[in-house]
Amino acid sequence: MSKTVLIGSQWGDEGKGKIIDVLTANADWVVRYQGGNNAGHTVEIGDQKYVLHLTPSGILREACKCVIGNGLVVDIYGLMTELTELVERGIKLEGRLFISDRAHIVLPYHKALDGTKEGNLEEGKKIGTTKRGIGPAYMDKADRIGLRMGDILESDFFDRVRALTADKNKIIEAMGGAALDVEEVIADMTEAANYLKPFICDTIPILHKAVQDDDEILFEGAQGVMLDVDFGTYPFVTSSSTGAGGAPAGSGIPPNAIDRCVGIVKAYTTRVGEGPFPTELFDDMGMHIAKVGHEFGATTGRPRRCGWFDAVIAKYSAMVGGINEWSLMKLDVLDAVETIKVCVAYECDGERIDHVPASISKLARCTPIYEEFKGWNTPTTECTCWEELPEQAQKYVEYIEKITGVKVSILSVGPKRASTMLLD
Ligand code: 2SA
Ligand code: MG
Repeated sequence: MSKTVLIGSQWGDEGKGKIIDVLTANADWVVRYQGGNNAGHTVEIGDQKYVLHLTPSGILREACKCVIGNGLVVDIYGLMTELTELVERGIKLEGRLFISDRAHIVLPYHKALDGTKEGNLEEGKKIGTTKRGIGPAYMDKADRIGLRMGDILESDFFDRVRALTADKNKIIEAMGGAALDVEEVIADMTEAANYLKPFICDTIPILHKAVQDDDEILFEGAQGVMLDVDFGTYPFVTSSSTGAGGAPAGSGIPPNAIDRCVGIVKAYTTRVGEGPFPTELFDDMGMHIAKVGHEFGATTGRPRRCGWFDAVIAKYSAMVGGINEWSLMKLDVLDAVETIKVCVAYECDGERIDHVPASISKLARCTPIYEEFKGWNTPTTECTCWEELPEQAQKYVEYIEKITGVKVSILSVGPKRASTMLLD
């Protein structure tokens, strides 16, 4: 049985929720290993739509067990709300959800700090965060002053929350933000902490047993490689390791247990939040893709920026992620596009480059070098196998395989489970 990591290979929102859901048909475990409720993984089953922020997408398959790993930062109130909603919709959690006692907690002051800091930054310097407190929570983790899920089980937990909130209030006020009402914080947290207590445990031995039993395990990445704190477009990134390397670090599974990495890419590119984006379209084509692709943030509802497929980025993601296969998403969004473009290299300061520069100002100066591709002008959403795809669509997929050097093993032409082809 395989141990597969699924990672977004652009700037997030590639459709991880959907692919995880398809692959969990045979999985025993789904593990989230980084990020928090900045993620928004959308799964559509029949006429039901689920948007999951912290809960692994495997929760929607009854036979699947789910782990919230040590690498996450957990907004406990957000998680309680999400789980309550799932239970109301008939999902059972008992014996299926395991939350690492080593995962860090996003406290209300982290959210306040995130929002206040973003608000204070001048245009051009803003990161465009989801304001979910992700950066400040990871800061405190690295600073060794974070609270972890396991601390909820200790008797002094609320004393620590009280003391830390009072400390952080001084910083929030100094930054011009509004101090939090400590007792309100405690009340909200008490409810959430009590709700989550039964799920908190040491997930490391549980996952090691799953490896020993040779269970099928899926690691559900959040955001995308270009938002990785090391490999992404720093500082316009999130604060965690979104790539495949994050999976062992954020779950306690040894790196050599992982045998497969599927990179998820859209047939075009999107980005939400600030930062350079070489193939971004500012014209009617960008609007067309946004409209047909329903490109709005699943967590914040923000409109996503849209552009052509960037093979430089895809190759880079494949390189740092050890990606063996692509899951190519939303091909149908290009159905009515006459001429499709693919960025094959950049021009920067008069030079042709085919790698992603570390320097953000250099990346901002990169202009894409495109190859043009004739569209297929035929609807593909009803296609159920490779043979049913229009010839030009097949050629586009083969072109992406050739230019990135990675085969497409999964192809998606619509949001439903049924609009997914497993290619060999
Ligand atoms: P943060 O909040 O500190 O992680 O923000 C830092 C940057 O990371 C980006 N980011 C994302 N980009 C795409 N999708 C994300 N998840 C949600 C979704 C986003 C939403 O699935 O649609 O609903 O807006 C996500 N989460 C973080 C963010 O835009 C910043 O650029
Ligand atoms: Mg998303």
